[in-house]
Amino acid sequence: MAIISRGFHGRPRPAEGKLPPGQYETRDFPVLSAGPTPRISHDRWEFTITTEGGERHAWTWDELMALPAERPTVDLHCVTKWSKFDTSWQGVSLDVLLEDVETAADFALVHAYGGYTTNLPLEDLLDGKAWIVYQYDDEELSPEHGGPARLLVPHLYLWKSAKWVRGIELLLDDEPGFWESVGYHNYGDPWREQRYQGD
Ligand SMILES: Nc1nc2c(c(=O)[nH]1)N[C@H]1C(S)=C(S)[C@@H](COP(=O)(O)O)O[C@H]1N2
Ligand SMILES: [Mo]
Repeated sequence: MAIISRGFHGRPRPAEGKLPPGQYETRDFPVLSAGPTPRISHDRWEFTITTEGGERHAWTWDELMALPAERPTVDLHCVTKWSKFDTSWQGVSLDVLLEDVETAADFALVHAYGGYTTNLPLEDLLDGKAWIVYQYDDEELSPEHGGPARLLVPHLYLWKSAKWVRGIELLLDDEPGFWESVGYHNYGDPWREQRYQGD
């Protein structure tokens, strides 16, 4: 008779239902950047949202810090197949930043210091699904992981979570970002395994 259930020994298995298809769990926090790590001081840092009509909303670092913060704990899924569970962050919900922005746009193109871009539907930034985060694990977000601040959109593959985020451009027509324009899936839902165009 088996007293100890199968899987008791060895590596703990990921909690049921947390691992999207084709992914494996890692405890590390790999760094993936397409170019050099930009260094932006808090003094020079600025975050902007521009509408399709050219209206510009801007926040300095101090203004961002003065906004109500949230502490999301979320799972991350990278298209290179690692997933990291229960990561904890602090930042401002995009709902707060978009509150006073009048727009008819359906799409967002996210811009980062250093030139990286990524696109997603505007609705994927709303309703508690996305944050501008500046702390990871109760510490200031390191430059390698996107500090001073990065976008966090955990329900999409992690390439959508632009590090060193600088602004969001609201658009009536969708425009592909950096990876999306070279064959990555336009939307990137890990649960539907939308890694590349045609998936
Ligand atoms: N600005 C910028 N943001 C970026 C990237 C990048 O190259 N530049 N890489 C993306 C990719 S492909 C991934 S998997 C994650 C990696 O985040 P990490 O380095 O904190 O693990 O950042 C995303 N955001
Ligand atoms: Mo990635």
